[in-house]
Amino acid sequence: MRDATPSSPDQTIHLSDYAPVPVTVTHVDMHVRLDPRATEVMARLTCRRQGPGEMVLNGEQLDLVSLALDGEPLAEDRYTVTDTTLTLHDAPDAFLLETVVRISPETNKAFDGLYMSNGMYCTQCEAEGFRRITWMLDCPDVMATYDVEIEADLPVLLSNGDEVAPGKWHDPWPKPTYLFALVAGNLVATSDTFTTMDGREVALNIWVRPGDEGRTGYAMDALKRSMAWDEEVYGRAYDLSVFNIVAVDDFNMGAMENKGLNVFNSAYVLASPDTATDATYEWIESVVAHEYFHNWTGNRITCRDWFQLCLKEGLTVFRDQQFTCDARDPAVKRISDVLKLRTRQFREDAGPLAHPVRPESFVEINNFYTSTVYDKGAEVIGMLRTLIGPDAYDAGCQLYFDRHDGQACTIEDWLACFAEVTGRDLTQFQLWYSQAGTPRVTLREDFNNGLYRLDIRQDVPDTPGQTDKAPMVIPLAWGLLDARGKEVRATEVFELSEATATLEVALPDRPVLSMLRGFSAPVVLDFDQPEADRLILLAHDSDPFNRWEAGRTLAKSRIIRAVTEGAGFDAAWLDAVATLACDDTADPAFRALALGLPSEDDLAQTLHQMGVVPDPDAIHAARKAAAVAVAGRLAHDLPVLRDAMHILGPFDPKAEDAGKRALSAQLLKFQTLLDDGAAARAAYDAADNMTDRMAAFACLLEAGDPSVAGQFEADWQHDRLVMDKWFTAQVAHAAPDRAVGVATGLTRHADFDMTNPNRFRSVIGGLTSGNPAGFHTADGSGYRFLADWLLKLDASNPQTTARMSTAFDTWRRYDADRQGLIRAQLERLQHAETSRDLGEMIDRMLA
Ligand code: B3K
Ligand code: ZN
Repeated sequence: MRDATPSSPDQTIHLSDYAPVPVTVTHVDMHVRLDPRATEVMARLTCRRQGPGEMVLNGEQLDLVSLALDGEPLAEDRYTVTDTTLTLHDAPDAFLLETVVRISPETNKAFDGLYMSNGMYCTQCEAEGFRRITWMLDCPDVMATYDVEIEADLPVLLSNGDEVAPGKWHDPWPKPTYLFALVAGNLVATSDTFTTMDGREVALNIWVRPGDEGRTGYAMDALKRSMAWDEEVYGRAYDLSVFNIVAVDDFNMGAMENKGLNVFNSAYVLASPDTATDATYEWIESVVAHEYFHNWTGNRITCRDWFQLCLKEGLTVFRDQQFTCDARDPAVKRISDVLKLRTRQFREDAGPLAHPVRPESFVEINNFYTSTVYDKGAEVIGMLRTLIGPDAYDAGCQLYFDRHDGQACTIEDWLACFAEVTGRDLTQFQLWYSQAGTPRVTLREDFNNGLYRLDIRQDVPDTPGQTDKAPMVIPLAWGLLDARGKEVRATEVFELSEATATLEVALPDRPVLSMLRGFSAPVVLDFDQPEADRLILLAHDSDPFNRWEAGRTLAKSRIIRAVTEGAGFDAAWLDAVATLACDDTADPAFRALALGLPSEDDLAQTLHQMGVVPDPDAIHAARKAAAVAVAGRLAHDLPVLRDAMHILGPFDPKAEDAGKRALSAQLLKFQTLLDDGAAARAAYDAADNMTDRMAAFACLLEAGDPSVAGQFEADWQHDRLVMDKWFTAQVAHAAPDRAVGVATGLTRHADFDMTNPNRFRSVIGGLTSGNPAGFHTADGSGYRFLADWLLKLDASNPQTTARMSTAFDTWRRYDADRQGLIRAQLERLQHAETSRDLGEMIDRMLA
């Protein structure tokens, strides 16, 4: 049992308690002498008083060697040191504080602070890793310039800013500690240059382990395109002489935007046609862009405190989404983003972990890098832009950049810029930041005597700690079609700001409503729209998102009826699906998305909303039956359709080709249901790129081919990133009753290394996210498997375990037996000695 429960009041940090530090740091001079077990960090902090009170520095796992103030060793009665704080009792108004500490990067398997990965030194400081490197005010509103000198017998020594001499770096831009970075190792660079709009040449380097140089081309291309895009669209140029990216194998997340020295999980930067899928290329493009865009939204203007995390993350996700929309098909991008939002954020918003986009309290900030902060945070920016229009949005952004450059800001600062340029009161809009839960918008329509009437109601559900919520401002983009599918009313935005509202339109004939075009707000629509109308929208809506949405709703209702009533699949639906599959005027990427059936978790979420207890096995079976029905309907078309997607010439990751491969892969899934994997076997043998190979591999695993896993392994066991895919695919595509056994077997594989976060996620996440029916297997073995591995990893890597524990967050959806089994595992975790990170998550899920 832990000494204190993480949610005990003394450990909870509240937004309302924010206060600026009494003494701040304006410059940091660091000398780092690297050694695996005894790295010495000498830090000289230039400190300045800005209010009354003691200076309390943060530190963790630091071995304090010496401490001096203005060059004199500090007498023992002038300071107090605990495990996590160093308090100066009578700090003067301006002074230099010098500390020397020793740390052990080699034994740091939390990958937080300074650590080692395959012989290279690397840092991760967001959110509070800097305190594991040296004593410092480790909070985002303390912004300092840095001089860093690195001493090590290694060829490449990197830090933030500009290199002034070998191993010596100067960062002229004041930054918070979380953006500090240091990298040292035997690395090689792919280099290029970019000339900014004001004519400065910037050196660009992507640093990798020797042997990986051939896989950096796409990331470099994405970086250059991102730099140009931010100049063109937001008027923001890069501000140092060099921009470095480093690929590292051990990393808890995707990448990190440290000033001038981005550190990337190698899975999000390395790509070659042979080893990366189209999905990987797309991630790389968007993550490179995201981290680069942080240079302005996050780095130049940062967060006052961690409660304002969405100020940089929501905005930067929105900006990377805009970038991808400009680089690829915007409708396909929007559909993919909404799928992700519903899978991750709606799920989070509907369960015990629900929290506002700007949380009001936390125990461990790393637990709040959530889909709500990131993805709903991005939706909020998108709604703001929809409500005020693109020109006012641009003007507000420019005002924000001009006014707040070099500052640590709040959501209020951000919104004030838009209120000022528009003259609009954004008080009600700000509820999107403070009220958790996905609003439900209920529609009732009526047509009588030439008048179309739509009654609209909004409800914001209760969430942990929040009830009786006020109505939000919801931008509803809508249009009308006639019975032949012709648009009779082009898109308009209706601002729903009251609990109820009515929309009336005079028309000669009853129209077909196309509501929430482009998914204009992150809400659940409750609308019993006639099936005939949905079929018209599927065939004709000018809004591609709603075309897709109509198809998805039709598919979902069939699968739900198959689960609840054992219903079969009707010809009208199957014909509509076939028409879409064969519509060669539609973009293949769009058709691939439209043919994809709702995920098992999405179906479980919908059933739960309907008040039905979801049965994971029945959902799995019904979804498969739907796929078999579609496959049967398409049987004659499949070979021709797949042939039409054949690409001549070498692999190119461009969106157009990726769309063809995506459609081909979707069609191969259907084909596999008809021929037991014969076509997939041929596709696997013929594949000349990893996208096609993985697609065929997945189909063969689904078909139960016993030899394919061994063949794949023999071909790719030398490649860590490819093998991550191999581990995941076997678990995700195992039959549900075998999935836990497959996952357990893979944890005994010689190449399974629990301490590598990518590998841990590939197997444990392969089960929890990739195979819901397997995870929820009725005997509870999936739950036990997850809890066992969380306990094993938690002692060394709390961030990764806390994140993986969210697989349990839907537990109250399920039947009494499953609930009992999950609760038993949650209680087992609660009573074990776990980290503050995991402890907080478990407490919240059980609350
Ligand atoms: N800002 C980092 C995430 C840091 C996570 C810390 N637990 C990456 C990003 O959002 O760009
Ligand atoms: Zn980010």
